[in-house]
Amino acid sequence: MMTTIGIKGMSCKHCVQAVSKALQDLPGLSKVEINLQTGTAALDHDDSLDITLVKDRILKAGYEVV
Ligand SMILES: [Cu+2]
Repeated sequence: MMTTIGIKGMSCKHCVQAVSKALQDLPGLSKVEINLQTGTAALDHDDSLDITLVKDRILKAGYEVV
């Protein structure tokens, strides 16, 4: 399934990479597509993904989930 979340604070390609890296290897997450212009991340995942963990990782990377 696909879930789109908003991420605040991304300003360049480096930020996109940082967020991608923060989310990589999360259980249940198969693909992340980050759109810098809209400030969103499209997550392709299954039921085992814990969305709380996603938010936690993004926060720790220095960005805000909106
Ligand atoms: Cu940046």
